[in-house]
Amino acid sequence: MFNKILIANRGEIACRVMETARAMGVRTVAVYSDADAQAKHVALADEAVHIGAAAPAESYLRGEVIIAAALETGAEAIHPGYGFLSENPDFVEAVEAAGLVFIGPSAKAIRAMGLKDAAKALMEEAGVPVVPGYHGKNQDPEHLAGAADGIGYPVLIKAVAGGGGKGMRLVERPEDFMDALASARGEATTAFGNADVLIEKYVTHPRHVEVQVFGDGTHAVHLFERDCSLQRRHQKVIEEAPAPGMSPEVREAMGQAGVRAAEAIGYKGAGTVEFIVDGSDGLRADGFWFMEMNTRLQVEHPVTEAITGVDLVEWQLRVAAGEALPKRQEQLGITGHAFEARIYAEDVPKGFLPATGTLSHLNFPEEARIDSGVRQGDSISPWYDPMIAKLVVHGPTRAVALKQLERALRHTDIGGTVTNIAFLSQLSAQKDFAGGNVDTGLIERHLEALAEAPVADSSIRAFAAVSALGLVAEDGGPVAGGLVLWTPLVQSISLDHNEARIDARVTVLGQGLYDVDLGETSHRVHFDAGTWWVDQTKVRARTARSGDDLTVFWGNAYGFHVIDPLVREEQAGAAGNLIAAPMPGQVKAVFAEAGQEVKEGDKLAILEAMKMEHSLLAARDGVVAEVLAHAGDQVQDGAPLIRLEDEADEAAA
Ligand code: MV4
Repeated sequence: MFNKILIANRGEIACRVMETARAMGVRTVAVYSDADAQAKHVALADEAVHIGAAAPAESYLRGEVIIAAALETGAEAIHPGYGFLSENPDFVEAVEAAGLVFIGPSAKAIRAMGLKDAAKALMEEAGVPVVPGYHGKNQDPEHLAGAADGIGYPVLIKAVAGGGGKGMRLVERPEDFMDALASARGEATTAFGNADVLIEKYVTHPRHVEVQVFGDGTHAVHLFERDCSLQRRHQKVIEEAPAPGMSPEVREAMGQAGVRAAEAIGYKGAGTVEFIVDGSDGLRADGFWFMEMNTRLQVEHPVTEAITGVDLVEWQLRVAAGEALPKRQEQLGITGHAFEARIYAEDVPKGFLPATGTLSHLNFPEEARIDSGVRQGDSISPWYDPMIAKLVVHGPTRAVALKQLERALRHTDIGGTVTNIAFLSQLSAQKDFAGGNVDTGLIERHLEALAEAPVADSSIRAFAAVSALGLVAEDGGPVAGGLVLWTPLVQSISLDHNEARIDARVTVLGQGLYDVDLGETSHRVHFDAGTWWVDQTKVRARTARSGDDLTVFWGNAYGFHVIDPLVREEQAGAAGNLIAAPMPGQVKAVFAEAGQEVKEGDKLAILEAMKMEHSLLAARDGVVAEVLAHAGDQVQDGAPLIRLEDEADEAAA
């Protein structure tokens, strides 16, 4: 086994690889960019080498610099993770030329799968089913159109260098073929510098089922399948293993096809053979076709680990170090069912817009496996993929695992950025998905309902109001001495939620006992028997406050913005003579004295309330008539602090 390896990656996959390496007694070297100096993967490693600026092209894609870092630190091998340099055959050759081990397949195996037409021809030869179509060298448009007629419409035009749906066009009718071809070629040229295409029969109701394979360079085994049909714009959202509706016969056929694919290219290490399946009438042994092979460890590998009990990274290190495959095919089996949900910092209602932010709050349920490259307090930077974590559950049956997924999502609290958790929760409760009727169009068909922002009901709003007033203590109980002298019996608070205003009047009936009037409804919020209640419902919520932002985690993360009472006063046009305390608190400083001229916006006093400092500003130009409060005073909501001279008097003076 290696003594030391370098991980040429960042984020969750770098952390994932390091955890197994550490468990195997292998020392680890991290590499990091300017943006990642404080990152979790750097903290986890035994050593770390800075490799450049934040942009991937200036750090994580600099093969030569990474190889130099490995040589310098005495690492014997490089683990590429996924993305970045993981499927770059030139990098593999450079690593080997430097006398290091690349933990993955040979450059030759990667190249064999790099272009779709050559890969298809190779697979056909190896006896792996491929989608009927034309993948020859003749790129003459008339010839391709003729091939499409022969295949039968609808057909799919695919760029041979393509990936992720780029350079792909669905053509329903012969008369549309030439335009679609020109457009696919144009896109392929721009994206890949290669205009070549292939033509395929279009598989309706496609499902994406992939087989995990593992090779030693000669022989391969498979670790069964994963279903990754729940995608949006070619981004996987929830993956599972095994595939719903899979039979032993189809599994055997697919697994064998995966093994043939891997052995045909002398595959070494972890790889995935992707199949497209016609899901319109169940899975059939003659109803799956090779799509492409991913020559790396994939994001969704944990679901396979969950059902097989295999640590795929351990296998990667062992095989790369020259050991035999740890298990034979007949020693591998499936236990239970697993799901993985990808938690992203993204604004789903705004079209899945990637988001950034500092993770002020990061709390995961104990019962799930969490693969994450960030910790509480870390930032999601705009430089890299905004994935926060992969949440993986494993249960005895699909139904149980799905319930575990729903529960784990409900108990994941992330504050400081918007996330797709509500979307994942709604998806995990979706009927077709729950029934195992998955296909690649499911998300798009139900997008409107799935992407809706969750709206807090009045119980959640009432609890948010009490929390926003600072009446919920750090430890989750009611604030101690909730009836201190200066606390008024009725307090108002305004919150923005989901682009609407909530005005609440909270009446203090006793410590930990409040009546919350929301206008249309009112609720009794109380603390009893060690927990908060809204009326008769137990509050299963956590709250996180960061400045004026309040997040209430109650099944979903509901975001509230606390409207500063001072701003509220200004909005009400209160520009009279008195500058009053907008809320109860302690006067920290007064910057005005009688006779002083002030301008609108001048800071006249600071009030500390609800653990925050509030600046009290002059609402208009004027002259200070009287200072009514002094630093250190406890004041009530509405207490006059500074009085200005009447405008009429000033004009007269
Ligand atoms: C297909 C197909 C239907 N018929 N090929 C999309 C990306 C690329 N990897 C292959 N893709 C597809 N190829 C034939 N002959 C439908 C898709 C497809 C798809 C495949 C897997 C997962 C999600 C998808 C979403 C849209 C289309």
